[in-house]
Amino acid sequence: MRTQVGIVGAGPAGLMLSHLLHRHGIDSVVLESRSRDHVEHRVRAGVLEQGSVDLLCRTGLGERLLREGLRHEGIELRFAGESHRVPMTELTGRAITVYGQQEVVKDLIAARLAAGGTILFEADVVRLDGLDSSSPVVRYRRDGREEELRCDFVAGCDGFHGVSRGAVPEGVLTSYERAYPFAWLGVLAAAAPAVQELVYAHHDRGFALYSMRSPEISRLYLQVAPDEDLAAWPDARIWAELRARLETVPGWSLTEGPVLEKSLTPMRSFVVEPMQWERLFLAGDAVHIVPPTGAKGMNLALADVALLGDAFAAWYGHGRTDLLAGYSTTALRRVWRAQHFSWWMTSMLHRLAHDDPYEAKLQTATLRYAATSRAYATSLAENYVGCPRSDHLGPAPAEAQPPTWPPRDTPCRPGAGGSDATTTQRRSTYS
Ligand code: FAS
Ligand code: PHB
Repeated sequence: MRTQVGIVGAGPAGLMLSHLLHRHGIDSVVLESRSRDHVEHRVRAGVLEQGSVDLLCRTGLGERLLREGLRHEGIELRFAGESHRVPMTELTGRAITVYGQQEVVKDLIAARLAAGGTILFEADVVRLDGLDSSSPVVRYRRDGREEELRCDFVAGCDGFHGVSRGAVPEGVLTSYERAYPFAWLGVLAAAAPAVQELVYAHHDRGFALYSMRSPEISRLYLQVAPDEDLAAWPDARIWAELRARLETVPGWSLTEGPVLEKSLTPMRSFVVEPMQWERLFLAGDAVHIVPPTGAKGMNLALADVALLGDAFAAWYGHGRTDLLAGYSTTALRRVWRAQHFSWWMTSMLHRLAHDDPYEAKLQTATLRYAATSRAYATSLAENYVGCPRSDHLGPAPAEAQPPTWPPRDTPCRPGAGGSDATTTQRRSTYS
């Protein structure tokens, strides 16, 4: 089989890239080791940044998202018996949308198949060859047979445990990593959320997060030990611990219900540089991982392939090499912004050491500053809703100029920079 871009992995990164390439008239084949049913029901991320919502909408995938997604304009910080709302839209003009990753995946798969796209499920990629040639080969196993896909380029979108990153020769990649002394126990429950917006709770017993998927489905997380045994957490114990950490505000209580799914997610920060080698381009979890405290994982994956889609369009449509050559450099600016924010949120909210009261005091001071300072809350908000894509993608390929030097560094805030920037003065929580 032959195509222009061979894509390894049918997660948000691989599927979105295939969708974007199709819109530019570029052929691709997506190879996915698991079944369609598995990838469409894998419960993972839940929050879409404004930029991700804009990307999905402007590429024809907004209909169900705007109908079923829950637009949120703020989040709540809960600590030391206090509860503070961060009015993100008031501070930034942008919002988030709660829409499960599996819904994004379903929409992307449906769109690709409706457009005649090729997604080979249960096709396990075993090796990438000829990446330094003009015709790389993706070797995969399917239905008990060894198969191969020849292509012009390979996009490694196969997640942290995929094979693409390992196809880069020794000595080329530099890894940056941080492991955290805890994991997240996540539950999906048939229980109407007892909150309107996400609640991030700092507590002596450990972090807790109250999220949701719909008016009927709650998504909740608990900080647990890194080697926690899920079998030691029957539903009753989960609910008791969630109540202990979240019911710290007078007169409020959470809503329990049947647990539909529970899982453990290890916490790590991870980046490899560069995100490309010869004809291989890495995107999403294949090349970076963030602790989910900042709700960045899926959004970063989508941001990577938005860049990559433009770069391939500039190459195939205009013979331009600069966006492909500059992919890693450009993508890494957003990656490291998200790495820092995810680390900062994680460090501020989790119980990091059991016998360090000084650290807990620092965390409370930081949380109170974020809850009372407009400047600090704006910094949290603009990172959480996501930096405007325009800061990172540049204009569409047709009008794009070769990268300027030194790179234009624009403050990550809508309307910043231009002399005609207007801000609307409204009564502020911080007045
Ligand atoms: P993905 O891992 O989603 O997709 C990679 C795909 O490649 C998979 O379908 C895999 O089956 C396939 N693949 C792997 N090896 C292959 C091979 N050899 N051949 C063919 N296919 C192969 N982020 C958040 O923001 N919030 C969260 O709450 C959150 N929770 C998470 C929970 C878990 C358990 C995990 C693992 C991640 C979580 N994340 C969360 C991060 C997650 O959302 C990722 O950022 C997102 O899935 C990244 O998308 P992709 O890069 O497409 O990688
Ligand atoms: C989720 O709803 O799954 C979710 C929300 C916010 C996070 C992480 C996960 O920071």
